[in-house]
Amino acid sequence: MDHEADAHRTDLMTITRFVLNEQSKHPESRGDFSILLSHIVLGCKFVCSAVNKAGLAKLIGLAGETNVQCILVSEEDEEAIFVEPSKRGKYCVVFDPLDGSSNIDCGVSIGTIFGIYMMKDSHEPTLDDVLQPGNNMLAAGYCMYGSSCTLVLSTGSGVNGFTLDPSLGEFILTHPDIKIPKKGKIYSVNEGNAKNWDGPTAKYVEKCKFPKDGSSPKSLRYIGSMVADVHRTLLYGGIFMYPRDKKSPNGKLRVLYEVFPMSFLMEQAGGQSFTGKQRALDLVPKKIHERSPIFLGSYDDVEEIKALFYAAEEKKE
Ligand code: AFP
Repeated sequence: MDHEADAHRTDLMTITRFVLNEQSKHPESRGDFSILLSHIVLGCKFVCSAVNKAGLAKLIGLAGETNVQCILVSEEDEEAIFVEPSKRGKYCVVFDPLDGSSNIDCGVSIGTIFGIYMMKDSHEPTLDDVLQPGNNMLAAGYCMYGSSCTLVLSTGSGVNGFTLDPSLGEFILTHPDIKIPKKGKIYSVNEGNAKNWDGPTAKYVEKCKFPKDGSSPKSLRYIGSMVADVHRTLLYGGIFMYPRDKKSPNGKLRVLYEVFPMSFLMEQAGGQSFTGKQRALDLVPKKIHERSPIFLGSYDDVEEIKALFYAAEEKKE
């Protein structure tokens, strides 16, 4: 990014312009959705500038001030936050304000993950308005705080990546229409849990390391920060997995604000996302902090592990 030249350019596609362009495709829209997105973007800028300090609190505070949403579910709060009636709108926001936080002190990339639902209908909001299948999600994204601050967003018509230009204080479109490669050369999983894995997962990782079809072994890349691992997977291809194991029979990652947003983005980019039993977005969570195993990434790579799980299922029958 040539900051000098950019400073004089006026045709830059900022995320604000991008969202307003998207809004113009919906003449019926009142702009509430764009307001909500702009507040989430502002929140991410706060966190980006204050990741090690007050950023977290601001994100939650900000989210409560916009009169466009009614329920917030945050990884940081045990209970859902119901916005007071006078400030209530029609959207539900699920988010992990600082994913990968155990990596902060060693400077590894961390991120904010978010997903947006519409209330089921205009009644007194209840948890049912957020315990919706991932298919009902209207938009999802993440903001990665690393060597650069990158926000990846989908509002249901493709995936676009924006990089924060600190000199402008604006997110600029740098990765238009992201499409994940159909097949990748990387697998990403915490192999420290290998001894507790189920059969299909162990078999798949074995295939990645020792392919019998003459193809080259895949490389292992695992950061331990989902936003960073998924961002690499989206751009380079391959597969990211957090399988179930004997210690965590439902895996570790949370359905509403980790599995669903990342699965929504992956499918919008041409990849897929699987739980070991079903398409991840078909899940209907029963609790706001519910966990699920997850295998997401390049279409062909996820197809391979689906085949192993289905074969294991058939053997059981
Ligand atoms: P933290 O937010 O506690 O750092 O957890 C990060 C995370 O939720 C996700 O970002 C990683 O993919 C996953 O957990 C890493 O888990 P393991 O440390 O068990 O591999």
